[in-house]
Amino acid sequence: MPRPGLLVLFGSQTGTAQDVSERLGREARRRRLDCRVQALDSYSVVNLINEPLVIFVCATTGQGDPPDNMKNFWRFIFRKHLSPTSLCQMDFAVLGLGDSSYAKFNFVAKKLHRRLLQLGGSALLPACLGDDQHELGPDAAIDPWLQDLWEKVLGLYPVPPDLGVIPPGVPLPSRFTLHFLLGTPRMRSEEQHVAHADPPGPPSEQQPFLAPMVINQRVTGPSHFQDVRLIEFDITGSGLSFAPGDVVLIQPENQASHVQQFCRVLGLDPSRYFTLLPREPGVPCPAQLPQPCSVRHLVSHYLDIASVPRRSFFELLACLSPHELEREKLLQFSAPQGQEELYSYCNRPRRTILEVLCDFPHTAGAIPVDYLLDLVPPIRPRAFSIASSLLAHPSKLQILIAVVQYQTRLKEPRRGLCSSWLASLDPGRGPVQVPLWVRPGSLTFPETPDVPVIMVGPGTGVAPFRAAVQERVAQGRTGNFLFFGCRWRDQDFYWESEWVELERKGCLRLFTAFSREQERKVYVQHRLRELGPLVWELLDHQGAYFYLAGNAKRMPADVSEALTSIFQEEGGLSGPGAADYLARLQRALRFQSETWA
Ligand code: 2AM
Repeated sequence: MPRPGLLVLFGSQTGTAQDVSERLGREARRRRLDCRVQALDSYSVVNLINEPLVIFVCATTGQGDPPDNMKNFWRFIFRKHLSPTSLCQMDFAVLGLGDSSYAKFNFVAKKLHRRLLQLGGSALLPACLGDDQHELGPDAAIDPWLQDLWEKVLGLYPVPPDLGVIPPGVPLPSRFTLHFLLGTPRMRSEEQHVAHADPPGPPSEQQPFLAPMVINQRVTGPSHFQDVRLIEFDITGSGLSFAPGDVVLIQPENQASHVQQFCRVLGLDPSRYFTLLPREPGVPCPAQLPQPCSVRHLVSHYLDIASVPRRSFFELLACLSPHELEREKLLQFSAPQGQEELYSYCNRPRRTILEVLCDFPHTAGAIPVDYLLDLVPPIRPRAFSIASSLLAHPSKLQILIAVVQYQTRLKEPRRGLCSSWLASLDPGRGPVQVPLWVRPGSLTFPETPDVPVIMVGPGTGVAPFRAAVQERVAQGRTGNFLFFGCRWRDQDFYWESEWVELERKGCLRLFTAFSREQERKVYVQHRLRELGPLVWELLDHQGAYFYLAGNAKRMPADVSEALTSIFQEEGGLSGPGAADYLARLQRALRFQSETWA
């Protein structure tokens, strides 16, 4: 029997599922299997009927939801009219990625596995439940599962003996080749980037809008521990359209000094230009890269050299290393037994790809350029809640960002790539442009007039509610209740004067919790409890919607707890009755949350 092609379909939110899928693709190629790796929503699902062998790699996000790039597939696969034999040909396996600190741990993978069985697929093995909470990350579950998977697959479709498995130490061919040009092309990368500035459709990942930054202002007081910025973009003529609750995606770039250092360590000339060609026909080149492209553009805008490398990075690096000692260490980091050591070298201190390459200089200096795109993952866009209303301010898009910086045992502080880059841009010194586009967020506000909204947004969690309040006030809607919490009134009370003015005009009711202005901590949930009768009246009698946004640590659970105790005290419900009441609000989308780590 001819060996079939393997199809790996992934649903990925933060990129881990995609990374695991690409690993699967590499392992398949080592076993001489043709393998396609695709995001679920870019695959035409009706073709599944013709696929003999499919591995699904799916993350579960927030409240048990599928990632954005598999939402269409999810709707399709659960259609009622699909017959129980829809997938009769297919052998499948599901690899899940989740976080066991959430109630709906790996919900998407488990539900998909059951559904595929129902539709007539044959499971090669039980679903794999990767867990972010595991000390060694999801690999702890994935490694043994993959071993079983390959045993099953090769049992069905043995490797042709004349070819054999490509052993781990031998590199697979690179996916692309880079052809260097002599001299500088007439149109340089930077100019091509600008040539995209006026795209035909609405801005997207492929064609972002280059938004002029007009404000970059620190909004926390000088003695506050955190640097929080209000950033405003001018979006005149962009074709961007968004509603309160939507998010903006921003494509950041690497720090210039990091780009220089990377080029130095790898012996690359940043000013040279190349064209990129896929090694195998049908493999698309990354749409974000102009052709021809300069090395500087590739490293600044595309290669995520400031990210923490994954295990696959060490595997490939070991294959490419000509230096015996370095190679030995790299092999150790890529072996299953070396995972604990790799974790304490890389993940715990958040060591970056660039720093690792500096630690392995003989290897770094010998990396063939063709392997750059296999070795270093692409920079991912970052999502921020939009903090302004298009209706109230049609030419503006504002965000509120906390500049991420923290110390690990490494000397250099760790910095968030996107927030640090944005904070470093100074529109006062000359024009600054930032590539961006928008997508729906997880908060949606009621269309019906006169429905009150209760919004709970401590810290930067208030950002989406600033957009909602602006929009609702512009629409003449009342019934806006905002709970805001911060440390100090004079240090981190974002938009204080705006809120006060809106209260004065009778457009808003604001309740504040300044956590550090008295002996005992006062948080938003304490204010909610104090106002229990009002909260119950709004929710139970006036059909209010309840929103929660902010840092994901303890706050969401604390706020939910405050709500259920209000339901008990004011509504006379039992403990389970109150939990059920909250679940019903959630199902009716009258309790919505957007939280981030
Ligand atoms: P703290 O830093 O004084 O503990 C915005 O970050 C505000 O949220 C701060 O005032 C912070 O207080 C507060 N905060 C911290 N943990 C919280 C929790 N579990 N619930 C609600 N607010 C919290």
